[in-house]
Amino acid sequence: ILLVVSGGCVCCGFLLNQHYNPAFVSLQMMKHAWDNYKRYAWGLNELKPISKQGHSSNLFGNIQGATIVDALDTLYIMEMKEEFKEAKEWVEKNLDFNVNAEISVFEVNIRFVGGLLSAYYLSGEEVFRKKAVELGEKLLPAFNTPTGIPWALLNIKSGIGRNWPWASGGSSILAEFGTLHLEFVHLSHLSGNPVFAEKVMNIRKVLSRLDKPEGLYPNYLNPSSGQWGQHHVSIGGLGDSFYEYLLKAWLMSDKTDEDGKKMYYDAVQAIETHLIRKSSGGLTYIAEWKGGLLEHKMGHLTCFAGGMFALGADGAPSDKTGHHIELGAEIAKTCHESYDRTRMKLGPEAFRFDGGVEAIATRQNEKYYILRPEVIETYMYMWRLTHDPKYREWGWEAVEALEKHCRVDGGYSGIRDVYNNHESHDDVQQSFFLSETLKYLYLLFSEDDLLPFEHWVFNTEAHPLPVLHKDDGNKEENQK
Ligand code: DMJ
Repeated sequence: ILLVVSGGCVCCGFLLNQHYNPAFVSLQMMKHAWDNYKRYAWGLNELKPISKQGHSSNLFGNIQGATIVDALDTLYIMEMKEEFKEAKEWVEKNLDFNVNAEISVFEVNIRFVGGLLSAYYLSGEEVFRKKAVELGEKLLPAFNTPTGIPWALLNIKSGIGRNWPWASGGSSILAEFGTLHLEFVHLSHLSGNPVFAEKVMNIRKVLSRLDKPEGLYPNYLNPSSGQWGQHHVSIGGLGDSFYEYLLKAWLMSDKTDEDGKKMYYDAVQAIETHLIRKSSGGLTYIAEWKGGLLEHKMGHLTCFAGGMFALGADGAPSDKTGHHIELGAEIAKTCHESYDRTRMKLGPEAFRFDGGVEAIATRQNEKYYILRPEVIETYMYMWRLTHDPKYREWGWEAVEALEKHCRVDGGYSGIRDVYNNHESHDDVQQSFFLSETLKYLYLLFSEDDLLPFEHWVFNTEAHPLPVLHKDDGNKEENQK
């Protein structure tokens, strides 16, 4: 497809041509992000694009190479063959899990296990399957709790786990233990070892037995007592991908996982009743719920829900299909407004609907943008499911803003205040910029038969996993 440049100054050369192919532009962005990572931070977790050196995050302990593993499938999909080859060689020679490291089980699962699984399914290269299973085995001690609800943090050498010290009443976090399902089902499928799937099915069982306040799932659950912590509910941070994985577990099971399906549609019903509101200006938003009281704030993270509602429309009762698509469209519009109402046309971390504002961040510590994908993710789902051209136009607006404000010589950086006239860069190129933001942009501007939804489900870090059909069997059976 070709778009015509809307005018205005855009800093990078290929945007200056009068006609351009947006998928090609996304690929060039990936090349800039990757080349700079390779040049300044190769083998380290992430890149600091201003100071041009490596960035390490304590989420991965001293496991290294987060950007490489997170980017593998994007490189493959964009047909960046040389880069994929060098990434694969790095994985073969250097990706090492025999380290004394305390890691976030959730982050390592979605980025490393998810990245390796997708790389395996796309390329068929055995090394990725082996590494994914090896890492999955390292994560298993996290489930050694009285309920089997895993710890948030795990030392992968000693096998000792614990929870975040800030979490209510020593609880595990819903979005963390609820976002293992897709990867662990695939680990069992590929290893022939049922233990992975058993662990995540047990999480389901524990959750379905519990009483839910107003049908909602609080963000905190104590892994020892099996009781909820504070009754805080969010479809953004701390809750988000739990809901996403209920729907996607059903889709990934070729629509046979009826429990996942029921839990998803019941949860959406409760979310609609208790959390979704319309502003006086007509913007639909998803508030946060604290023990029955609403905080009229929506996180950037929550914007993924537009895509989720639209993706789930198909399985909703037939009289509700259109309604779920409409809900997705309304959330997409609100999130687009949150971008459009800033000076840089990039969305803040959180925006509010109170004190006379709508879709605007009012607190200084909520005005940053860290290259997050959720809004573009929702545009991609909405485009595929409706083909309304406005989603591609909105995606292009995001490309222009990223190029203008986030692109620097040494890669792409987050921004400290999107309402400011001048960029103050945070100096981090997040690994999810390569795995998610750029991949979703590329898919938004590509044909629908690239990773079609009938065959692929994206994990929460945008790593595609194939739908498992009943007659697929597991790896072991296939080898017999
Ligand atoms: C990613 O790691 C995943 O999308 C996760 O579900 C939420 N946060 C980041 C991106 O914003």
